[in-house]
Amino acid sequence: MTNIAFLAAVALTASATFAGAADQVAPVTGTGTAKFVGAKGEDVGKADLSTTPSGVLINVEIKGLPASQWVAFHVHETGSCDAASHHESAGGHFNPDGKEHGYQAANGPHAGDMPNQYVGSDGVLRAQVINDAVTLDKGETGIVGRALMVHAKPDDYKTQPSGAAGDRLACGVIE
Ligand SMILES: [Cu+2]
Repeated sequence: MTNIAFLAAVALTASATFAGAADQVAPVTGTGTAKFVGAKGEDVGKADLSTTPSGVLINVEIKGLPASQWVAFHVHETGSCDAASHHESAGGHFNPDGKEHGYQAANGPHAGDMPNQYVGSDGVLRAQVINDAVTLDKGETGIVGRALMVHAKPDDYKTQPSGAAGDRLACGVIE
């Protein structure tokens, strides 16, 4: 085989492989962002959200949190982050199915429940979380226009209605 014929064969194989791979990738659409407001109303970070075939992927980075500890991370039902109200403006957990709170609850969890996340020694929470109970839209399971919340304490996954997670330290409206 000459070099040119060999290269042509490689190119043909490569394009066939590419076309095959493209056919197998499910359509992935929908992205979102959330800018987080701290306990005093200050900017503390953001999340980038994207739709995947496995759920909504949430890539988050928030500073100024209590260092070296686990904290609760939820979707709350109302897209309002008012530091003056200690972010109570965001309401309770997003719970479109009327379930109990927590992974340990017999009739749980809320769609907005997510695993606790760990804050680094620098007070920054960096995490990537998949939530397969919600969608990135305004439908029945949609979280656009709702709020992401980080609490002062970890979620115990069983106390009703919010896992004894303590104060609301950072809140971000999903847009
Ligand atoms: Cu919460």
